[in-house]
Amino acid sequence: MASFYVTTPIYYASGEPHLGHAYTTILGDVIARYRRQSGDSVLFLTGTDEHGQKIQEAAGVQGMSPLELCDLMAGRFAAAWEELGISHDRFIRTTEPEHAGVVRALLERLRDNGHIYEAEYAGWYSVGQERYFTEKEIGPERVDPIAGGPVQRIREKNYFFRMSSFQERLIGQIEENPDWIVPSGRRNEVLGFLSQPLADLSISRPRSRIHWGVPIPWDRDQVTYVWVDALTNYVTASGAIDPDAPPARRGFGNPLPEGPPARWPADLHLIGKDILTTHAVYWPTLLMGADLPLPRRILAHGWWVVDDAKMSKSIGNVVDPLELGRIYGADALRWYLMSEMATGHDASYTPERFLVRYNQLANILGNLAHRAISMVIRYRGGAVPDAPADRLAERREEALAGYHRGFERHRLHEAFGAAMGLARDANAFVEETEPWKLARESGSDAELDAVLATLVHTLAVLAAIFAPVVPQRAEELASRLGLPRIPAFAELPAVEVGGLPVAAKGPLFPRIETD
Ligand code: ME8
Repeated sequence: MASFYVTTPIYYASGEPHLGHAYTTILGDVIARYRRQSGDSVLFLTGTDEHGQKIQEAAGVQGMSPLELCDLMAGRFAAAWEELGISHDRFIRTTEPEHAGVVRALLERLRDNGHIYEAEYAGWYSVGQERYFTEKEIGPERVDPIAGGPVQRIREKNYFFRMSSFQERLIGQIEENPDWIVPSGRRNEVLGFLSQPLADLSISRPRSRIHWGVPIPWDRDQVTYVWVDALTNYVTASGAIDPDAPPARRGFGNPLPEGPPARWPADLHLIGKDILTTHAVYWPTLLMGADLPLPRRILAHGWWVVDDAKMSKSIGNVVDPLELGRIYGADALRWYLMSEMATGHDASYTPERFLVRYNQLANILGNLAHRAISMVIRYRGGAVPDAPADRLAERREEALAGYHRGFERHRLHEAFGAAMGLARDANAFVEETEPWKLARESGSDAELDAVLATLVHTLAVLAAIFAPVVPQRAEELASRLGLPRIPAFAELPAVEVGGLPVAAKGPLFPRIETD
């Protein structure tokens, strides 16, 4: 059994979950479910980012302690993921004591390796992004280049990580591994960034200014820079580092020492393009400095925009995923997000497109299920005939190949396009074969049996390939077909449908009335 470790960003515990957060988390969930159905042992991680200036200030504004705010918001994120059918194996919070231990162990390792020094720093800081930006990046307007928020001039003593000394190694890593950062546009963006000399990274803040963080182990007057703290969550959750062990046995060094089965390195970090530099430059160089293996892939997706602007709390154009989920069902929202966004590109949220996507589910997949099940009941008393189901065999193979190719290439919209294409062709097959005529003709019994068995077999395949994206409805479909469970991908070619007891209920995707 192969092992697969996939992560989402950990979201700031300062704001409510919105459609953008839901997108990355659903993307992670769909990939995790796909891998489980492929037979892999999956670790799917999400969580909340709970330290730093942003949280400290947000808590102050709301008259709460930082931890009170984090407890509240971590609960909101966890509840949102429950509602949206997210199957994460672990929800990490960076305020967990175990995590602080791993952050300290990582910092000590970097220091022991000679990669840390102390210096006075002056620069432009964006609390919104929790990052310094250069004079050139903030431009004459002096705003953060990602969200256009304010920046502040800061001069203080910090500890620095010698990030600059890893520039050549990082460029080599990207050049030798064309699929390390996908899609390729994002890879080029990072290479472009690395064509300029790389600066060192400030990894601490004076406690007098920011108290809400992990203290630097050798200097209690400084706390760890929140991005160093946050990125380390991926290693904490992997179980690869034991902060309580003596230094030589903590788990640094490549290859990892014997011990409990650790999941590091991650197979896939999912992120939005707003946090590409932190994940594709800060994180890998920190790992190099600590002698830890690099993640196997970084997938940076685009933004959901509303009227051409990135969805954000400060602009006030945030779409609430939970409201959509409550009206149309979590599965409808999941389908919309996965089928509508070409992975890597921006997509525009509109209620009209949401409806178009919903109607695909209702009119193509739902309609096919309804027709096939009703006919098995009407013509064969509800038991699927034991007959060859091979009429659409080639079409099914072709769709499955397109589906798996879509996942391999991280183009999920193509994978689900292939899935919907199969449902569409199965509907066309009903039109062509006209089972209602076969039922009236004498001598067409065997032909009708084969048509019905073919339809049910195809629906079993559809239940399996739609399951990662619409898990609830796919379960329901499998149960209406009389299947004991959703088949694993490997079982699909040989699913036995003869004799299955089908059941009719209301529409799989009820029609939505709209004005
Ligand atoms: O950046 N469209 O947290 P965050 C698509 N805590 N995705 C979007 C989006 C949009 N409009 N808006 C947000 C942080 N996202 C850090 C991460 S990780 C070690 C620390 C998604 O709460 C997207 O995945 O600002 C983006 O990268 C993430 O939310 C940022 O969430």
